[in-house]
Amino acid sequence: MKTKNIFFRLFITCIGLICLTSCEFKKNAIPKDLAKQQIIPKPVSVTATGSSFEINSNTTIHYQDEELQPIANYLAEILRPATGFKIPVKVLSSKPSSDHIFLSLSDSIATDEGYKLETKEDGVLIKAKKPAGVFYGVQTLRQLLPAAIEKGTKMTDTLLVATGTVIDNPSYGYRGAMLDVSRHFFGVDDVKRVIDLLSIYKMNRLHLHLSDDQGWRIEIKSWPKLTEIGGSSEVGGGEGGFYTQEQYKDIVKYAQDRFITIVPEIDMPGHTNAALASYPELNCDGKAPELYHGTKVGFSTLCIEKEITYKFVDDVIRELAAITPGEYIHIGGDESHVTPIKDYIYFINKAQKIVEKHGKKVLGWDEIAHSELLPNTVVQYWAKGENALKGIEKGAKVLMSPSKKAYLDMKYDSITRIGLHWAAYIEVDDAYDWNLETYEEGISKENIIGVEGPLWTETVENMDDIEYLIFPRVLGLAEIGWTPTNQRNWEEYKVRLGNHKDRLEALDINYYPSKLVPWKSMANQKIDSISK
Ligand code: NGO
Repeated sequence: MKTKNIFFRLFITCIGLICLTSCEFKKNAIPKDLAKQQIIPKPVSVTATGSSFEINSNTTIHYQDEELQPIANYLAEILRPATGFKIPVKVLSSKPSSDHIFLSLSDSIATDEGYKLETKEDGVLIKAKKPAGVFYGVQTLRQLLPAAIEKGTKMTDTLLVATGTVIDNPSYGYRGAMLDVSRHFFGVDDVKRVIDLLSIYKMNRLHLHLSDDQGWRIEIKSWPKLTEIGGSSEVGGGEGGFYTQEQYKDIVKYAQDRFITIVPEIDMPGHTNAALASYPELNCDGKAPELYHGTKVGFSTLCIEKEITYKFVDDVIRELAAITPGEYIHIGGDESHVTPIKDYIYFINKAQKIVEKHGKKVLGWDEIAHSELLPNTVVQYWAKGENALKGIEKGAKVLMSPSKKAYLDMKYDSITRIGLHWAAYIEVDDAYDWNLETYEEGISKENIIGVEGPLWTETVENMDDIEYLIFPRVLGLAEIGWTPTNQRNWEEYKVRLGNHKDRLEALDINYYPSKLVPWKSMANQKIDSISK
């Protein structure tokens, strides 16, 4: 009888303990404080109201305007596999009563990419002036949910969203990355993955470096040998590749659906060996050079004095402009070391007019500031502040990609396996801890359209390499472009970034685990609280 009693007491104590720990678990899992959420880029304003909304089997996504249906579907496709719920998507003109996620357009939001996300116990409301803002509100909501939703498999946790209001808009209109698909070629699926990952952090431009000495990567129907010959190799002598116009259009559409504009670049008049190797007539001596597999730069140039050069540029830009809905075409213009400066200026002046004729604005590396700039031309600062300043004097705006801070191909430190280091070693703090509007004396906020992190791929061969160099530095660049400078500081950011460990891993990103970041797994946190 006595032993029975002891067993009974032990049993009750065990049940009690289990209850206590699971309550503790639940309590820890509830995101009650919106202000403590770890959103990147950091929103402009967050007001917490201390409760939560649960996404459950009744939750429906409503959208109030046809234009928002694709965004509603995009969100449903994230939530369905994670919850196992149906998450229906329905059009509805006014706010539903409960269990809703409601997406709507409203003129009460002032800016084109801004949004308001309001969560109460009965639902979430995302409001914006334009669909882009609603999409960014959805990305914020995504980061308010547990990282495990990114795995695409059913999770066991309840999905709770902390209540309160986020009011947000970006500081700069151009927030981008560049992928060099010329030095090494990357197929459509790789580019789509880059687009997916950039869009999570509210980036809105992907610049594709489509031609260089080592490879021509876009089909031009009137000059078919560009891809037949010029597309057939890459650094190291691999087989290269290229996008057909149909594939390029598919990339453009995929990006558009994620509010990312593709900025295509044809690098000219230097960095043109692949084109020169494809067509002898583009060379001043009429002889095609060999394909090039090395990494040295600055040895090639189009033949400035030949008329056919401008027919070539015109055909290429015409075909590219016809399949590019974005406003910019990038004409390169960097490191034309074997083009005499007079010829260089003559060529860039002509190339700008050709781009303008085909209805687009010009972007070019900072050297183009030596030429006469058209009123809407933008100078991309990568090497020389004096060039960017010259551009500003000539009335141009600047896109900021200073190689010492923004180049994503620079090694993190001396032992990084891939990457270059001619400009600097760029650790995660270096990539974050600088400001666009104070980086170069004389270049202030009104001169700048935004920021771009270029990933050059001399040493980058596959998606793992891409991810290792881009992540986590690109999150910092996204925040530099989005969050007001006076709301950013490295000490606070590094903790927030560290809390993205689970999310980066759930997204299966091969990121660089910098020692400067206090990486923290939320999953371990819960286990800690249970064992206490
Ligand atoms: C430079 C050069 C590229 C290289 C890159 C490597 C620019 C604008 N031109 O940047 O050809 O690939 O550095 O970091």
